[in-house]
Amino acid sequence: MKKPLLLLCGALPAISMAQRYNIVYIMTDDHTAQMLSAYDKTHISTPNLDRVAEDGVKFTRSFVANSLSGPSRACMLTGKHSHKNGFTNNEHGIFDGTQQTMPKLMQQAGYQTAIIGKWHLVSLPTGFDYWNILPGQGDYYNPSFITMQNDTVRERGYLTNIITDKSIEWMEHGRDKSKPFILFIHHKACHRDWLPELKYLNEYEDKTFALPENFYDDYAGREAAGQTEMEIGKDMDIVYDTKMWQPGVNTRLSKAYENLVGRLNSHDRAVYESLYAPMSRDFYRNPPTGRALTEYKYQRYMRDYAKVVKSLDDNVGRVLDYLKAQGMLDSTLVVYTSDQGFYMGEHGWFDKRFMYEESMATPLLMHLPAGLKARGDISEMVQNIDYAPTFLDIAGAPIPADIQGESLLPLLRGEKPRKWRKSLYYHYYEYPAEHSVKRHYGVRTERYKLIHFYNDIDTWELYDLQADPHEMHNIYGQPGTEKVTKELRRELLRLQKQYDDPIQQLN
Ligand code: SGN
Ligand code: CA
Repeated sequence: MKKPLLLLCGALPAISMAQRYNIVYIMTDDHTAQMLSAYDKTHISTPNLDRVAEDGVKFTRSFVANSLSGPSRACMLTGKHSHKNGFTNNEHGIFDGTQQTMPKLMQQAGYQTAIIGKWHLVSLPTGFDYWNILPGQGDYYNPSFITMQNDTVRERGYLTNIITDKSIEWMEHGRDKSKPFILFIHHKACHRDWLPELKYLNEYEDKTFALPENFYDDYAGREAAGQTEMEIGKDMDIVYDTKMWQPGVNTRLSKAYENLVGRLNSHDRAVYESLYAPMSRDFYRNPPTGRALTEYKYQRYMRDYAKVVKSLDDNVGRVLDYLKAQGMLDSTLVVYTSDQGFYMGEHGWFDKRFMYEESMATPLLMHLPAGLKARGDISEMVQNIDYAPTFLDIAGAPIPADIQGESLLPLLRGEKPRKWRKSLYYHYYEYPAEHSVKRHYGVRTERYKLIHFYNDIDTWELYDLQADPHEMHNIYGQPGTEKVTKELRRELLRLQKQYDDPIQQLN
C-alpha cells in the first residue's frame, strides 16, 4: 500500500490526510549513547537500533534541557523548558494537562495520537486518542498498565515485549487507517534496576567490560560532583542493583528488590535464580572489598544493563520490520531517542541529572520517509524541546509562537541553515532528592560549558570540551579564561532572558 509522496512546503490544502507522513516516536528511558553502537562501539552491538539511522540520520550533538524523566517528557510534550511547562522535577511535579501540548496540536492538524508505555507525569494523559500507560516507573516483570477507563490491569510477560506488542496491535487494528498518526512507543527499558528478559539471562555473562578512563575520579575542583549519591562504589545497592540477594541480607533497598523480583511466578523465579543465586552464594562466601568490590559491582551493572538493551534492540527491530512489511517505511518518520543519557561508570557513576556530557546528551536517530533527503550525521546542536515543533512542522501544522524549541525539519531536508543556534540552555532542579545532585543551570556552546550550582552551594564550573572532553578540569577562575567566561556569562543571561527563566544568573 505505497502512498504517493508529497513535498512538505508550508500549507497543505490540496493534500489528503492519507498522504501525510506518520510518526513513530520511540523513546526509551536512561538509554545512553555509550550503549548504542551507532554512537559508540566500545561496549556492545545494537544492530536493530543502528538500523533506525540507516535510511536517515544520527544527531551527534543531541541534548536534553533537564536530565530527568518527568521533566524531559514535559519538555518534549510542550516544546518548552521546565520553568514554562511547570514540571521541573519528578518528586513534586504533576503535569498540567490543560496546557497546550504537541499531541493536542497534532490532533487539531488531523493526526491520530497514541501513547503506549511510560508516561511518568502523574496526571493522566490529555491530547491522545488512545493511551495505555505504566503506573509511575512501571515494572519489567508481569507489568501493570493503566487503561483509558482508569483501571490498572496486570499483564503477563516482559515489559519491553508487551509495549511493542501493544504498539503493533494499535497500528494494525486500533487506528483509523484513513488518517495519519503519531504513535509514542515509550519504554521503561533501560531504567534501574535493569531486570533482564529471562531468555537473555546469561547474555554478556562472559564479557568483561572496560572501565572508563575516569572511573576513579577524585572530583577535584568540582564540589557538587564530589557530593552526590550516585557512585557505583559507595551508593549502588548490592542487593537491589547488583542482585546479590540472600535471605537475611538486608540492605536499604533489599525489600524493594524482593517486591520487583517477587512479581515473577515460581517457575520464572527459579529460572531467574539459576543465574543469580549461585553467584550470590559465591559472593558472600568470599566478599570482595575496596576497589575489587567497586569493579565487581561495575561488571554486574554493565552486564544487566546490556541485557536489558538487548531486548530493546530486538523490539525496535520488530517495529521496523512491521513498518517495512506494511510498506509504511517510505511514509513514516521513525524517531529513536531516550529521556536522557546516563553514566556507565564515567566519573565512577550511574544515574544522570548533571549537565555534564554523558547525561545532558541523549541519543537521537531518525529513519526518514521518502522526500526527506538528509543522510548520515547531523552535527548541529539540538535539544528535546525541538521535537514538538519538528513533529508539528512535519504534519504541516503551524508552530505556536510560545514554543521555545526549533523545528529540525530544515536539517532533515538536508539544508544547512546559516542561523542555527550557537548555544543551549540547561536547568536542573531536583534537590534535595535521591542521588543528591545540586541544582544547577548553565550554557553549552560548541566548545565550552559554563555551569552554576546554586541553592545550598554557590559554585561555577567552566569546561573547554575540546581540550577536556570528559570534563575533569574545571577551569573557572583560572588566568586566561576571563574573556571566554565573560562571553559565556553574557550568553547564559541572554538565554535566560530569551526563555524567560525567572532565575537569571544568580551571583
Ligand atoms: C527512581 C530510581 C532512581 C532514579 C529516579 C529517576 N530509584 O527513583 O535511581 O534516579 O527513579 O529516574 S529506584 O530505586 O526507584 O530504582 S527517571 O529516569 O525516572 O527520572
Ligand atoms: Ca530516565
